[in-house]
Amino acid sequence: MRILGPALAPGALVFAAVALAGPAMAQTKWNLPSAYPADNLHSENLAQFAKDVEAASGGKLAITLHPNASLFKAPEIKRAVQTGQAQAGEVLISLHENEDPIFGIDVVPFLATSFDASKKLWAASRPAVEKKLATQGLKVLYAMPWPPQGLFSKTAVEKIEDLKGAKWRAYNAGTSRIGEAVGAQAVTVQQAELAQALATGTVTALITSSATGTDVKIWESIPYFYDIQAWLPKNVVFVNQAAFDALDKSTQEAVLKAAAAAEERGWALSETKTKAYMDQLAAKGMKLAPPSPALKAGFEKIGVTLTDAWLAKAGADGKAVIDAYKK
Ligand code: PCA
Repeated sequence: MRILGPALAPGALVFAAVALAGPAMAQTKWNLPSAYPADNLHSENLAQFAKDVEAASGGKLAITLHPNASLFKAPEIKRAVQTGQAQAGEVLISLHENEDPIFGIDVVPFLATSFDASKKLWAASRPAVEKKLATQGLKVLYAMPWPPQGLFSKTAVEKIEDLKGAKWRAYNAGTSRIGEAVGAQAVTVQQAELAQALATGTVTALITSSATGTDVKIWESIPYFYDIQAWLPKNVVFVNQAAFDALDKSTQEAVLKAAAAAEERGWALSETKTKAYMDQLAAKGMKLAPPSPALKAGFEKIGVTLTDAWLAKAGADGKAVIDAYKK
């Protein structure tokens, strides 16, 4: 009568132990909104980051990506993470230059125009960017650059004056100011709405990267690209500090390790992909050219004015970062 009892007991215990292990190893889930399409270079790097975190944390932390501004529009992501509506996010940091000039240091025209220079600028500015974001309850995970910024135009541009009256697409305060400086009509359009704006003709000229040009199939409406290499803006991935603090120590370490790897990988990815994007623009029949000496001189002149304006706003703190960068 009692034979089955003891025979079943060990199995039952194992079952109970497994059932307990489930809730004990509860999985934390983070939502991570971003603003660029799933096959964009930043999104590709983010996807690898999320995978690495899940693997390194032994499945304890799962990050769900929400690319293409599907959860929050580009300018809303930062606030969403600050307020805990999302645990982490990716933003074009210069979108928030109005909160602190340090967020716009990477879009000061012609300050850092190559990947190497931009990396140096990030190293010099990172402590100040981290400090400011920390006051907002955000912890920086990593930063990744966009390819160098060039000029796309519906019509040929030989000199700055040729941009007068153009319908100028801006993506942040800096690109708006450039639009105004060249005498164009500036309108801010985030990338998620850019393809539409190009198709309907509300945009005829813009400064952005070959990557964004490719993302929005810019060749369908814009034939000219001038490789002015004016600056390399960055996306920064951050996490709500309280969400980070709620992780156990080993999971925190897994996140930081994956973030460091994502930063390394991201800079290399952007650099290698730049050539592929340029080749793609050419293959689609676009006319790619370096800027004429007159156009280059014109943009450099505007660059000097904007650099002075940035320095005036950023004060001693900003100057200290620029000095550190130039050392
Ligand atoms: N692409 C983004 C920002 C910088 C870039 O290269 C955009 O055009 O919105």
